[in-house]
Amino acid sequence: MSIYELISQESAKYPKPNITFSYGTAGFRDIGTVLVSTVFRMGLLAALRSKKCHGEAIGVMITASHNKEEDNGIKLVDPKGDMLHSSWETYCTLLANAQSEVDLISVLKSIANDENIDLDAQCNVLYACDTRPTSPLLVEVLERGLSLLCTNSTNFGVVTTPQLHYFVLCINTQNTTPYGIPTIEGYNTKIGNAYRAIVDSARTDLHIVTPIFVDCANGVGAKQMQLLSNYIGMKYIKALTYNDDTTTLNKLNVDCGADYVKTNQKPPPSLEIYPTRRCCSFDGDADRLVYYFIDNDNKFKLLDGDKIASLIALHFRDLLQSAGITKLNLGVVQTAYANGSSTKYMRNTLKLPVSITNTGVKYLHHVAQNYDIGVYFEANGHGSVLFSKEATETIKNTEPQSPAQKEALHKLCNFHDVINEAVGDAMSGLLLVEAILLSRQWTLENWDQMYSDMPNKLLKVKVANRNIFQTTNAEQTLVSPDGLQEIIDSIVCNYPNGRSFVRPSGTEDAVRVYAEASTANDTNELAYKVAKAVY
Ligand code: NG1
Ligand code: ZN
Repeated sequence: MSIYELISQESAKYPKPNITFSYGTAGFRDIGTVLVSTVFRMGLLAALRSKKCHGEAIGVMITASHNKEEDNGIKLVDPKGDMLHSSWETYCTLLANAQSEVDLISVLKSIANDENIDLDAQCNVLYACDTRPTSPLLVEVLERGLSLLCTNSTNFGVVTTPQLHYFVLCINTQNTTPYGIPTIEGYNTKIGNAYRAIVDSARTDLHIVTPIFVDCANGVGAKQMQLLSNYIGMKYIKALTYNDDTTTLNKLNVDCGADYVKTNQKPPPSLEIYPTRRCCSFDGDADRLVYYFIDNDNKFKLLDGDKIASLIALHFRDLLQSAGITKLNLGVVQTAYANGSSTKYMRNTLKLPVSITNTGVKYLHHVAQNYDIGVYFEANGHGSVLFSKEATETIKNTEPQSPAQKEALHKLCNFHDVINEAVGDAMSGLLLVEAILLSRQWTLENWDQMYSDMPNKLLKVKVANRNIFQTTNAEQTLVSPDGLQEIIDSIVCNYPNGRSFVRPSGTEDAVRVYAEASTANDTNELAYKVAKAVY
């Protein structure tokens, strides 16, 4: 039997449901059980992608991140540990939507032909999943797909999304400049040792490790954070995990997690919070991180992705200055959802360049590569820092002219190692934030005072067809439906410092409306008026 006949025979066991799938902002997402055919087919596609990339490892992550527990998802990771190249997203969508086995084989043949892929070439696929109840089934089906075309594959089990991205990057750099060791222990050792070194150089004898309460969204981050903080040791970090129940059904992302906190602008009800208690939340697959506390007036204060980016940008700017490095350009990448105050702060106070790009980490990651040190964050807490080759070498090879410069260079090296450059990572982000706060001797209140957020509102509007909403200008201006942008502009101009934009979601069947204005009342009014214009 030919390979295509074998694929056809096996695929018939996983019939495609009557649904149109689309490889969106973060891969395919749907009710877990509905994704069986898609996952089988992605096993085939991951093998093809690896063969196309000369046998370099490709990652496959089964997760639906912050979405509800019955959902699941699948996304592919490219050889550098980043998101799948956009040119292949079309192949994913085509393959997932092939109606019959005949169509499936024809799509496979055309991919192999267009991309000049030798089906017998070597390949390597690494895969993992989060804690969702449908994950074991989907992993099994993925393995069926892989078994047909893939010569080499490894199951990394239940790990966070950023850990899988890290493993892919490690394996593909093994024979050049190894990024790290592709195991959980290797991950913990790399980022944990770098964190300990920063703490050692920053703290005084009087320093007390203040606990950080970590809401793990009842997801995969719970166990992994416990392993990481055990490795680092109580002398260096007191990370107290809660919402860490991954065995009871219907708990994942329910009334907890980074998305809950950011969307509702309040702490998870399960957390006892009082002034001085330091808290943060991960999302269900631990690639998002937000911090928060309540002040002495019992007011909830959120330190979201924008504030994390601002903190990192400030600290790296200072470290570069102390290290006497002037030739590296440090910049920040945000999306239109970034709070206007954060952009202003980084441009006007820190005097750093800020680029605004489309929603979705793949866009931010890409633009961040234009800087020597590129800090990128979505407001929801997903982000990382990228270092160019030039930056890495300059930090390593600069000859210090003073003890202070030597210390700054040493710190830069360790900060570099704490960061997971493959993708946004809640655990690595937590260590980075903790290390910066400790270095600056800052409390969460000090950090919060960098700037005050503009009042803001995010609404989700159900529309008959979200595909008619098309945008330009980093998604801030609508080009379709005709005339709608003019209506929005005429509403916005009535509000001092008003800003509002509309775009279709890439992960949900809805249109999102964002608004910002000088007062909370104005912001609400503006958001609802724009939403009404959309509806
Ligand atoms: P969509 O649904 O395209 O707005 C959401 C988030 C993104 C990103 C993706 C992937 C907002 C407004 N949008 O995308 O930032 O994180 O999910 O998870 O937060
Ligand atoms: Zn996530």
